[in-house]
Amino acid sequence: PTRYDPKTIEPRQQARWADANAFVTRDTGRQKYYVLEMFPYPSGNIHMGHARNYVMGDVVARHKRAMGFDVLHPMGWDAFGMPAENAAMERGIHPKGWTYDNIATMREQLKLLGLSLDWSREFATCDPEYYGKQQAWFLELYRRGLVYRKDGVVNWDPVDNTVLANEQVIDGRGWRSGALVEKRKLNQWFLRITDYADDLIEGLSTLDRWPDKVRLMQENWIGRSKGATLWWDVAEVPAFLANAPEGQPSHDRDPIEVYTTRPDTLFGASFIALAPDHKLTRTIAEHRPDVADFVKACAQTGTSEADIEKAEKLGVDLGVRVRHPFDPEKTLPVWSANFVLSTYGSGAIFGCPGHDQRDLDFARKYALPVLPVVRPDGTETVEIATEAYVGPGRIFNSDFLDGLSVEEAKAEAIRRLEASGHGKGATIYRLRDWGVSRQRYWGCPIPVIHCEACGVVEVPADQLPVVLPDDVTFDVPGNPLDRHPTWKHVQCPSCGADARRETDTLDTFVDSSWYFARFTDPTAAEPINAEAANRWLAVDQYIGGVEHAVLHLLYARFITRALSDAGMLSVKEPFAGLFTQGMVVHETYRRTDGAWVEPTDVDLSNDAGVRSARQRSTGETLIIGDIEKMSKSRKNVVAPAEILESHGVDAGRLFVLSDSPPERDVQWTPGGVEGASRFVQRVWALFDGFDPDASASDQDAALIRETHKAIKAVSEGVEGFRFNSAIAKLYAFVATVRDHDGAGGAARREALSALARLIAPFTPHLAEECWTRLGETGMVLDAAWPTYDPALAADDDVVLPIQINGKRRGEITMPRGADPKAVEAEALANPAVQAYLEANGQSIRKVIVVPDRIVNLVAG
Ligand code: ANZ
Ligand code: ZN
Repeated sequence: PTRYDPKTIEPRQQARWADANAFVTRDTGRQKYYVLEMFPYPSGNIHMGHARNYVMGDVVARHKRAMGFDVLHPMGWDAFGMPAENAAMERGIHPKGWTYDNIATMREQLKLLGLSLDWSREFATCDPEYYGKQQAWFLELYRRGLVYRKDGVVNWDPVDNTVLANEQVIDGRGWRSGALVEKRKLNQWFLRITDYADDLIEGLSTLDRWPDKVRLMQENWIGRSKGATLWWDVAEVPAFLANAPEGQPSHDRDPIEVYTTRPDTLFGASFIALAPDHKLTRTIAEHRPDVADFVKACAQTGTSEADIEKAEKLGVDLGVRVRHPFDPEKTLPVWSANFVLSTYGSGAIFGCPGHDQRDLDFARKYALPVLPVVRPDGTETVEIATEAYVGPGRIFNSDFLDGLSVEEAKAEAIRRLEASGHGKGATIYRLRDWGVSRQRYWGCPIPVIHCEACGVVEVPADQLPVVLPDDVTFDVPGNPLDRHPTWKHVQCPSCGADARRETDTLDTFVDSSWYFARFTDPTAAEPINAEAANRWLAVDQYIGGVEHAVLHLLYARFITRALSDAGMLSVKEPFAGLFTQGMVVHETYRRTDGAWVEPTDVDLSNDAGVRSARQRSTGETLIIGDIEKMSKSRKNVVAPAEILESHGVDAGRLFVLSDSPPERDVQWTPGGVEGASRFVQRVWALFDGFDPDASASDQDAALIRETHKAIKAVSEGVEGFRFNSAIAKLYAFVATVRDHDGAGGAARREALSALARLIAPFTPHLAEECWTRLGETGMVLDAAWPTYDPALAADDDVVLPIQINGKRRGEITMPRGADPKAVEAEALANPAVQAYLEANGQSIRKVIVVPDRIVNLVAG
């Protein structure tokens, strides 16, 4: 047999696809299928994680094509963002050159993978052609009131000199720089995503092809909370506030607004707590150094919810007292506490230590009263020691709420509050409007002009795109657009006066929130060709990392709704099916001095089960570390290019899919890819040795049955996103075909024809070569997916339960369609049946065999 040489065959097959323009999207009016993998950031190299992601998408695309769908499978680049500017700052390379060079490199690397991508639709988000369309719809949303400006407290990264979105602050530090984030006030652009909060929650229930985990994460992120807003009248203030100058309005006496989800527990309130940066806290801090110190200390600890949850509960009594809304005679102290967030609800709470753990911890620390008001059903009271009671029950110690259930009491409390004007029912959200301003160069310019006379003026449509200037400098921190000598100086489009161009650019998440729609017609004059978008959207299968479970996927769902409401397309949900794939991980190796060592410089040995590692270049013994995500910092990266070079594309494709379920991490091992490579050779040997003229034999029927079983199993594996089990089945089938080497030409042709088509999504180059070897003239790419006869594919054996007097007592395994007499004999001889009869002193009165289903025995 001839050896299969991927090095010559793979480029030849790729050239054949290219010559035939085989991957240009065909729109023939058949059912459509849109497969999309999250487009890459052009960092410079395709890594193994990318490769796995795109190969998965390619398996889906090729399979759907074989199933007769019109398939859309495009690729592009999420090309704006900080790393390009960092390269500019560190190495003096222009962000544009850096980005497009990286794209060129990565495109070549991707093409090596033999992916069935329609490259004719490619674009990068940094193409003026693309971001100009983005500016156009941004202005449309502006006219529709979904874009606005406001002063916001922003997260300021003092190293990157930019504002960060909340999501980009991790444990109080900038996600890229790692610097401690500061709070600053700045005028910012916002997108009104909160208008869609309810709809974004409602829509989740329609996404039945999304992982539950991702849907839950989105729901929690939006964080809808139902409760009440309360107003607490101020009864007493410290002397320094009480003595405010006569006649001057004092906001320090305004009622204090509080948000609660538990108005039923109002009679258990024992204090009010304000966030450290609540307006009233800050006012009092101006007069009281101890309060000022407290506020300062709070600002220095982490600001994330997790940090606050962990920190010890701390507070300070502000010397203010408020009246209870249900009992004006009763007053409560007002504290400031570190566990109250200024950005949630109204930045103030009432504390009910009996029924909230944080409040209880706080009350115990500062000796504040604990007044239980909810008792579990069937009890008279409830003892609170160190644990708050947060369960359901009946209200007590609560005047007119006594005896009501928690839910009834919530409704009644709200009714009373509304009647007296001290509160109202309210729904609030954790989700904030999306701050999209970035003070950076390498992003989409926000297309407005600031005029002293006219205010904010849109850049007229015929002046779009607002293109980034090329001549910018990165020698000093800050926004290069802002210090560019001429770019921002323009005439007002409305009055002609000297005016200033907006120098903020858009968060790159805006770029990725609609690219899937642009792919449906990437050269359309309008941002979205509605007809094309409605033909192809929603994306039927979206594939990407679970790290995008919230932000990217939520923003894309929001923008799709907003553009849909603006009449630009007519779908609401951009991604009907979502799959989140696992990572590619690899063992790590470390020298005793702590330095990481690349796998290529490591010799591994295994001595009686004890593994050890030695550095090849120095001979030193190494420490075998954890299995971690491939990353440059750990030096445990294996580049796809190395594998393609040594084992071929198909073996690499097969390996990244074969070892683990797609949603789980796959560990890279040299042995894994070698196994895949041997499989490729085995498959080829079957085709190469195929003799169409071999005469029929008694192996034929069995081989045909195995073929139909394989078609069934592989089809189910591919459709169910269980690529690893589909591949395992293919391995087994190849062994079966080998074992039936005495089968006749016709039976073997049927088996091999199916095999070539079944492997095509995974190892497409090999499949084409095999297909041709069978004498087929077209491409396997365009061949129909094989179908199976359910009767032939059915399992040969069936398990029949045995019931004695209606109770299951055992089971037997019989060939499908076995003679009922044989089934009866087998059942009666069954040891479990024998044992039962003996133990109960019974004998069989009657036997009923339901063929291939069950055996019923009547004993007595
Ligand atoms: C009184 C109360 C009594 C509460 C009780 C709970 C239990 P979710 O479900 O997350 O919306 N809260 C309100 N605003 C807050 C803020 N800015 N920072 C920290 N906590 C805040 O939680 C709402 C509950 O969290 C509210 O209900 C409030 O405490 C607290 F037995 O009010 B509750
Ligand atoms: Zn003007």
